[in-house]
Amino acid sequence: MGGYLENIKSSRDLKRFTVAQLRELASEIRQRIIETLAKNGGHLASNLGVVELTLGIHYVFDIPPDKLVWDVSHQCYTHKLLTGRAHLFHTIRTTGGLSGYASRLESPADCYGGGHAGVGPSAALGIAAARDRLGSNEHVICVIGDGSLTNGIVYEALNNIAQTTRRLILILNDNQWSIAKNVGAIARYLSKIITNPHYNRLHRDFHSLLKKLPKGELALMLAQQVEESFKRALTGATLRPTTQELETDGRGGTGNSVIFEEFGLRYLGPADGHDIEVLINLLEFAKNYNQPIVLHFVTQKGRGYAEAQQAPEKFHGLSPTQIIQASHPQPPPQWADVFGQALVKFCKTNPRIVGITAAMPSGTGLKYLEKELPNQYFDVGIAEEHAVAFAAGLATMGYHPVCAIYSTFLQRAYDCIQQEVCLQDLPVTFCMDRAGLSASDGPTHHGLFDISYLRPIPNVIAMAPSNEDELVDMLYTALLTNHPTFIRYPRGPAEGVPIKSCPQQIPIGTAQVVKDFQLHTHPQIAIFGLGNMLKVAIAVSNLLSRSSIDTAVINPRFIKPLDKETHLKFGSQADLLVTIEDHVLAGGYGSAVLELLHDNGITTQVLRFGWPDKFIEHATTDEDLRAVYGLTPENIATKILEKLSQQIPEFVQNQQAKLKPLPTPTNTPG
Ligand SMILES: Cc1ncc(C[n+]2csc(CCOP(=O)(O)OP(=O)(O)O)c2C)c(N)n1
Repeated sequence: MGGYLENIKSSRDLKRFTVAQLRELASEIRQRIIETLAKNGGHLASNLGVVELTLGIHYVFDIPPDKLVWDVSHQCYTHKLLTGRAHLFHTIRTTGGLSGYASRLESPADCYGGGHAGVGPSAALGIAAARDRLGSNEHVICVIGDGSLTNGIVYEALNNIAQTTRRLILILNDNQWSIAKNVGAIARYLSKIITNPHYNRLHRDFHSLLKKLPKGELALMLAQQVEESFKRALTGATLRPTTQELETDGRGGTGNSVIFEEFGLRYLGPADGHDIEVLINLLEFAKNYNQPIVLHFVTQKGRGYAEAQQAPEKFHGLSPTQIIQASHPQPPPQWADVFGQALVKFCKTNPRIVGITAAMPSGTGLKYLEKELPNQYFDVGIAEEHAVAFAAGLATMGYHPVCAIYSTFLQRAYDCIQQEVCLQDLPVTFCMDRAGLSASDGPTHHGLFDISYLRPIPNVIAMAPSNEDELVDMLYTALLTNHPTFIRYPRGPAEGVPIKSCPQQIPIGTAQVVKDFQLHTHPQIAIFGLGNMLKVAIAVSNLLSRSSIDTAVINPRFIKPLDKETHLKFGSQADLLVTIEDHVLAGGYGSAVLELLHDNGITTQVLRFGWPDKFIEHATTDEDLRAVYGLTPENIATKILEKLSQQIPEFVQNQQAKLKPLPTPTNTPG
């Protein structure tokens, strides 16, 4: 078995395969994915679930020119392996290697990039509408998971499809899981379709019929105009169900077809998404169908890897650091766990505090609340906008909701933050995990924009803790505050400092001077390190002290409101003010400091360190990216000396030697 992959460069190479060979290829692909992800991390369970589905698509279609859009695209590894990237697969999610998501920069087979859920159908519809207008003939296929089907935007697309095009194929990859178990009415509805005995009988008959049909037979039936009767034979009961059937399969007794048909799409399924013959036959049917169609395939998340099958949530996405940490005796706790456990504590003292997640109980740490206080916990599905407006409603009734949403995904809810929460000045706390880098995921997942998008909104209070103890203090402070409050903290392990048994309220808008000027000699440099960058600020200060430079180190704690007094004091006193943040420079914390100094007539030079005006690529580790972009203590110290050399050249000439050896930054942000 095996050895096929290296000879497959595109869909065309699959056409000569027999069904038996496709099955062997599926095993080879699974093996390759499991081996590679053991080293690199990645979305193991999701990818193992779609191996046959992807093979079927590539067998039936030609990609390119046919267009395949992956919703989220975390599950596109088999697609990568089949489209000329098998030889690079070992580099996936590593520095300079393949992306873990579809990327237009990577291959013409990736017609659309992605990373955020629910937009696949809209993008595919845009591609189909363009095709129709351009008069070309390619097929447009979109694969979307049942979890992503909980996104509101999907229904905005469904609302438009039938009126926009006659040819679009939506494939519903239904494994009954989002990252966690899929929740809500849509999940229940799909599950009823799958588990309903009535459908199951059809499902069985359908499969045996499909298996009996020779290749292409479905298309022939379609051409002979017998498709209607064929479909009725298969799904007749869905067209003429009894009231009881309607009630039991979740349609409530009022409709007369599956939800997609109400949107004007044809629906076929549910079918076994691991049965290659069934897949091929149904996909060929869809290929020849002249109306937008939904094919509903049932797949098993983690298929072929027993542990992942049993614990799909644990194996949804693995990071290499998780593997490394597992072997470390006592790693510091994850930021998300500290937050999640602290929230449980606060919720126990006040039943009006509730936690909200948009389908990410594990990643955000809300799993602790789910387990201990389920009545104070909401999982709303992958629906960030809804989560925020829902929180606003709760807040008007005297609740204090805590929305735990990654920085990058909260972008989806911008309008709701501004209009529903901030305009009404409601007490909602936002805990933004993954604020900063998400190295192995890359540009779709880095949380580098939240300060810029929150700063202009009135009533916002925004904080960044420098360690886990401060995170708990900030959460405590936020819960005692009657305004919209945002706390940003990074992915991964916290700093390893002890957490006080009683949290302390932090006065709003106060910074903490970690180290004041001590030598009282010039030059004096005030270094402000925001959040997790405080430790970098301390390291820079230590490096500069080797050159007898007097430094102060400040933990700003608040991004909004800024501690005016502290910033102005150091702004007037220091020869140079330095800001370091894990965020884009444009509109970030450093920009806020510049504005404050300027507005108060202080002309002290400010050197800002953060991420440049560019989408930051993926890499193996955060450290790799910091080295490339000059955000290491050594590079920052070098830049500071360069700046000083413009101001006081003779001083720096004498001192520079003491800093050696320092690497030269290869790509330093301005
Ligand atoms: C807007 C947005 N919110 C959250 C996520 C995080 N996320 C990535 S994959 C995923 C689950 C998707 O479930 P499903 O579409 O069923 O795919 P599966 O992994 O089960 O195949 C989630 C919540 C995201 N990518 N985008």
